[in-house]
Amino acid sequence: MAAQSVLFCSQVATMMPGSESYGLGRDMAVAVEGERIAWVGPKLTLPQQYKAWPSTDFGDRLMTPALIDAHTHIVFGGNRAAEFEMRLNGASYEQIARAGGGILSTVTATRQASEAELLTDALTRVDALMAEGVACIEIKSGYGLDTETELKMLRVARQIGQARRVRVRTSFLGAHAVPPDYAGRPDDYLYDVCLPTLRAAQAEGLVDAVDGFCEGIAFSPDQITVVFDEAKHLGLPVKLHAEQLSNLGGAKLAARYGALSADHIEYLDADGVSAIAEAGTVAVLLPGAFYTLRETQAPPVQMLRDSHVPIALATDCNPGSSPLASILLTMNMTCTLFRLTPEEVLAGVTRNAARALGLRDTGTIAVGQRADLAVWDVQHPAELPYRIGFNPLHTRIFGGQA
Ligand code: DI6
Ligand code: FE
Repeated sequence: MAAQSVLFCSQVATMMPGSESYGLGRDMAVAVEGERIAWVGPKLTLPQQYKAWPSTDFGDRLMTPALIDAHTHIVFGGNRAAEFEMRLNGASYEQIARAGGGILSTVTATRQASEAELLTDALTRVDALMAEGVACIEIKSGYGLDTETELKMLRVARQIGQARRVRVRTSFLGAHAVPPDYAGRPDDYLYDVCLPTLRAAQAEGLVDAVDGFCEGIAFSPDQITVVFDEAKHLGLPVKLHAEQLSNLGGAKLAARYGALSADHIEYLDADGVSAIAEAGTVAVLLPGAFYTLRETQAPPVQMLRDSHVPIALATDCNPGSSPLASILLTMNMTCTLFRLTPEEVLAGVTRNAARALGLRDTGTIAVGQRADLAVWDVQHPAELPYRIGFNPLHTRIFGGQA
């Protein structure tokens, strides 16, 4: 497509809030100039100035904003198929973690892998997401737990944004687990390794946000506070893995720091919901981990709705609790497992996912937004989460380019 072009499409789900359901328009035109959307509206009302621009007619298809995966651990070494097998033979996720497996086995593999190996491996998963219309991916560190490897992971995350036409947002997750070399000394790990590494990563321009894992098998709210204070000091936004396996009040803590998002939140209670509602924190649901861990407690979806908390969803793509590299399956699971509506899940991988990343220029189809778009071989948006194992993507447009 040229630097200026007009895209015609019979159904366009703009996902603009407060409009018709899905912000749906029929027989629409979207004018794109450079990387941005210059005009959007019914084809019949296309202003004269755009009529001379080269055009592409996508015919009887559906256009949506390109999809956003707002929570991944997509850079990691090795895999955990053996642990999957152990769980099927009776061990629990927590037992495996406490026995030095789980996250720590991925730490060992990630420390051993070269940058090039990590990149090659991650790109196979990134390609799978892009093939389903994803144009923006959040990527966390957290499998290094030493300075060298945390920086290596974040550099690889940045390289992904160079190697592929995809936008990458990084989160520093040094507070993901206590490494074996600091077993029983979590505070020493935080002060000796985690905080200095965060400062080094920030100095190298590798960090867009700071995350933590607030859980019995990871870090307490007090320990997360130490990390969040440093983030605040560096001017970085925070987000948190909260209330995934138990309720430690992590979401409330995140809300106190004006967190972009509180993620997982199966065990979030009414107090936590009010706290994130007040803070404008996005609830990020991760059905891949819920499914893989055979969790039975679903996140408090109705309370979130009642409190008008924006809800996003993401793959949580990681080698342990969510070996999932499909945003479409994530959407389907969120409908079936958590009873979100198709409109809520589409908002959850577009508009609300953008918000969970602190991005204002993507996630809707509107004038001035980035022209990150997906054109699908379906007629209605509910068809996207409805089918399982079916990818109807026709064209992905990234920054105005097909
Ligand atoms: N919660 C999760 O679901 C992932 N990390 C986290 O904090 C699990 C990561 C793993 O098992 O490797
Ligand atoms: Fe996660």
